[in-house]
Amino acid sequence: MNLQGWMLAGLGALALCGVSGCDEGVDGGGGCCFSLSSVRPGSAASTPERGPGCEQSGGGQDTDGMVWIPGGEFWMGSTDPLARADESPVHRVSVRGFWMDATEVTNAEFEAFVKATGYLTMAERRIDWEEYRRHLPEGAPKPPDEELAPGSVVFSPPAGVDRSVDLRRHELWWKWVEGACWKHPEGPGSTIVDRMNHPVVHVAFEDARAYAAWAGKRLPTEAEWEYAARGGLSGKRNVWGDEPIDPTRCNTWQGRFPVHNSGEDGYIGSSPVRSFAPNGYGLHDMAGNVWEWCVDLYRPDAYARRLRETGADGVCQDPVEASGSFDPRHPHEPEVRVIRGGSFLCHDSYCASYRPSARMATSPDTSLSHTGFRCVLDAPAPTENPVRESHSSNSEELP
Ligand SMILES: [Ca+2]
Ligand SMILES: [Ca+2]
Repeated sequence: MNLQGWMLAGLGALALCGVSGCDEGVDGGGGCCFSLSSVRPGSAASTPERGPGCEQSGGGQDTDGMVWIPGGEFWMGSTDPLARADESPVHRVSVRGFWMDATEVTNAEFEAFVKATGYLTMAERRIDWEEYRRHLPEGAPKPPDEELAPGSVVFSPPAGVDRSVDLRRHELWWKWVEGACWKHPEGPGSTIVDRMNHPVVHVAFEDARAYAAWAGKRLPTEAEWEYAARGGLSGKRNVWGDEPIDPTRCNTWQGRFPVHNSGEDGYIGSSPVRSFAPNGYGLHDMAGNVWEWCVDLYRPDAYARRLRETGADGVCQDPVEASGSFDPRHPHEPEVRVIRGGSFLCHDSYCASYRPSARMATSPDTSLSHTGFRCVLDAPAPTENPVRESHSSNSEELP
């Protein structure tokens, strides 16, 4: 079996749920993990902390393109019928105020980073076979060296299929493509020249963190991300409220996943950032377009553990999962990180992860054609540090 074959075997074995979304009937939600974990040189990602080092990295206080998210308390998680088990129990969380990028990091912004630093993303690095074999069935043969070339995982819908497909067979629409990377999202020959204002994709967790450090920012915690996504609303299903999703709201999938995308919202793939109305805090694409890395390690029982620690009346202050990563569907994975917000591949028949409470997990070394990120910044509030774009509304009301 060639490397692509092993990649696809990995897709099956690791249940690439929800890298396009999660079939709740099949997978039960939660972990959406395709692992290329630790297959690339220099891939070991240390556990980041929200410590002074991160807060002061780069020393940047430039809030251009960012919005102020006022600190406050909120109910984290959901008991919505669409919610998965890992979104419970709903618990009280408090976050400090912070700045957040109004949009996902774009190709233009990531290009500036690469030009300034010469950074090579993980998808552009050669695969380390000794590391990758740890994620394959025991005894799997080593593929030829030429098949360990750099590449990434690309959404490739089945051609010529006009019937429903087995939504458990993620290998039908995810392909390992040699040469695919942020500059060539569909592989060699594809380009981003006409997508410079689209979110960058094919960035692994380490790539996102490297960009954030360069920009003097950091990745958001999962709690910060959800708090910001709710836009000041309390306990609502969507970032815009309880009204159902429609093609004017955000960039997801219309049609029958994964064989027919009508593009009714105007976009088959990613969309330019700011194409859809922002939420209550002025943040665009907190629902859909591309998934966004958060700094937390993923574990499905994170909320239950917090509640045990604080008690039913307690409030978790700036929680972040910094140890004990675990995904029960992929227990062999040494590490999985949280991604949030869903993507242009979300569809209610398969995935409703455009909801602000939806959680997914991906191995930190994995890069995909629908996953990007945005950054946050610890800096004084607008009243202390006047800036161009600010939203100073208070935190959400209590339910
Ligand atoms: Ca779309
Ligand atoms: Ca997004």
